[in-house]
Amino acid sequence: EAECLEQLKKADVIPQLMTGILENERILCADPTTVAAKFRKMMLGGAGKTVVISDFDFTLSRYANEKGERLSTTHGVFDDNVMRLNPELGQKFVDLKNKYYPIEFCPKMTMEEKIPHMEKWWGTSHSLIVNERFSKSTIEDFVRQSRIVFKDGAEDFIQSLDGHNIPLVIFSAGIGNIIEYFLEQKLGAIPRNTHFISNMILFDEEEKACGFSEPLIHTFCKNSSVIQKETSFFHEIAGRVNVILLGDSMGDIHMDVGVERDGPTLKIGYYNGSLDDTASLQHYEEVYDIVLIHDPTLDFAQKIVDIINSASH
Ligand code: MG7
Ligand code: MG
Repeated sequence: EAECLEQLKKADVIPQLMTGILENERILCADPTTVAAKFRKMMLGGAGKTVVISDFDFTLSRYANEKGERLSTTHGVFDDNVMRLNPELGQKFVDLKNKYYPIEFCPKMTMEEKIPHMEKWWGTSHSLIVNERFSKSTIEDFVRQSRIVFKDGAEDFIQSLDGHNIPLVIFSAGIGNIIEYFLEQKLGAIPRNTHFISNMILFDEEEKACGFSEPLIHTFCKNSSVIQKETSFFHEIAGRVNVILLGDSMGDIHMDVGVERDGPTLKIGYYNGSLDDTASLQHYEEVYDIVLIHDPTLDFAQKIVDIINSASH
């Protein structure tokens, strides 16, 4: 380990990385000393000690296109597609979004105040999906025609994690099946390293939607309370003491809590909000180690993983 440390010092990778971060006005880092220490531990641990826990909507997926138009979340797949086929039902999904989205991101409300509204939003939206008995193939079609777009470099990021046997846990308050269909469509198959903690649509024997998995996962319960410890991949991530956490919402910062260990979590936050909203920006800076402002790529996370991988030999 001492020898390895010497090599790291020689290579100067971390000082270079930190300089790059501090010089970039699109990257905020409130506490560079702590962040540099986390990088050092993660490099020493290497790929074998690393797990990536990532949100999906607006984290692995893009928030807006080049014209600045908002893209779709996994739930949003129903908004556009149902609007086309059944405008009355489509309008119900859109009305829900217009009502509850501002509450989710309201800077004045506390999390406790928001939770009942989120339960209502997810609950109502899921009931609409189940009552309509959408079939699996219809939903796969919706995904094919959706406005879900990967961030630039997301495919390579997921494949490179798989290539280096770094588990990727996609922890989403969206709809897990939709992420699965999206990955299958974009990558050909779901990589072995990729696991899901999400809301899953349950299908009956005719492959029609008939329910949702429990417990319900909404924005503000993405923590150990919804993680089933008997899940098959838990043995795979045992011993992975170093966590890279990727998220875009305040609700994403505790996604690592279910993983029992004493290593560092590097929290990388994608900020999609307004630059004028200095209160929110400051809040992001407080809870995330690194804040990436309006970044449509996975370049930063890829760079960290590349450094960890190059130190693993
Ligand atoms: N989100 C949550 N729900 C809905 C919905 O019914 N429609 C749309 N369009 N979006 C929804 O990944 C979770 C994100 O998905 C959004 C029930 C929320 O904004 C949440 O942050
Ligand atoms: Mg998100």
